[in-house]
Amino acid sequence: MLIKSPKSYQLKDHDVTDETVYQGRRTLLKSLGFIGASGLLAHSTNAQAGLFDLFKKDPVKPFKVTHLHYKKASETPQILTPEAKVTSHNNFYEFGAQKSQPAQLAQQFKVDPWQLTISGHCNNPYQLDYDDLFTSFDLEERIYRLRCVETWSMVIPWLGFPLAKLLQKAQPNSRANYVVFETLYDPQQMPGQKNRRLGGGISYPYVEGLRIDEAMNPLTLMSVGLYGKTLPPQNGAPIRLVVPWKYGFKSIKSIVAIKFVEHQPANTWNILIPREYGFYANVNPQVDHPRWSQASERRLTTGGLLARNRIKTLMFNGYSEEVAGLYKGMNLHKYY
Ligand SMILES: Nc1nc2c(c(=O)[nH]1)N[C@H]1C(S)=C(S)[C@@H](COP(=O)(O)O)O[C@H]1N2
Ligand SMILES: [Mo]
Repeated sequence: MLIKSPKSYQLKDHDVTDETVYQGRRTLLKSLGFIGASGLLAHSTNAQAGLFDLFKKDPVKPFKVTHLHYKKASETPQILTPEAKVTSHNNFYEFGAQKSQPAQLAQQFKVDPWQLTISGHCNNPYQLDYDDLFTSFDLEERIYRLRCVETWSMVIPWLGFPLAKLLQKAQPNSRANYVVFETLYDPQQMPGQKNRRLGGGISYPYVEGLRIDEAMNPLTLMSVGLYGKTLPPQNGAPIRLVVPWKYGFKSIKSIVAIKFVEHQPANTWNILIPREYGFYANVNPQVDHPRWSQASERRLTTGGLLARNRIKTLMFNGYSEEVAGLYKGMNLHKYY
């Protein structure tokens, strides 16, 4: 496979790139003809990965960046969260319940070979192996905001493809009202699954669900990379979901199974603390978490967790135009 630079996400703070530099580098590489032929490498922020490395790597199956999706929020500047923060401040309870633990405890996580099964109420169930994850669907880059329940948020350049593409290939039938996702269960590799305290008391495997129309929405992304490289293990390698208008916990990581089901499925955080976490989990500044306000958030940028980075949270995380219609007539206080 392309991109075998497992250490490239272990960046120092001085390696970080903000949006301006990032876009500039894209333009440069595009003019040199690199984006398209080896899009994933094209804007590595690792100082070590220069043009020489681009030639060295032999892209057998080129990654295709089909278009750049850039959604501007009306009130918030789109400064990208530095790669070093995206890959060191994580929630991935299989590798520990503290934000710093996944980056440390997931380093040996083996993601190849991998098998993702698509099944349930559909006419064409199928499986994808590791390489298929990168080659079966056109990859594109999308800059999405992701807001965690704990009120921090990031802006991340993801690489992936619409979940709808993967689902349509399976030909779901009329009983497919919901989609269930399941993370790998492998206590040998995931210490949080072996040690209940480390794993935050969750009953594994981690599961999530979406209504079929949410799953089919063009914004809903299956991500296989970020910042122009394959996903680091702590961010959900080799493939994870990104649902940008919902709280972070819906964006399930390291997925091995996707299933079409008839009835609303259970999801991990709702099972654990139903009073605090619902099925829908739409970002909504008007509906507070029982223990804190959801009206504002801390955007993680180069400056870190500084008070001046506190900004107002937008309805549906700023994606109302695309998704508000999905919830027309629903009481969002009840369906939190
Ligand atoms: N399997 C699994 N997926 C998961 C989690 C987890 O603990 N296990 N945490 C969720 C939560 S709470 C958040 S905020 C996001 C964090 O994604 P990031 O670390 O890539 O920013 O992953 C989500 N996906
Ligand atoms: Mo979260």
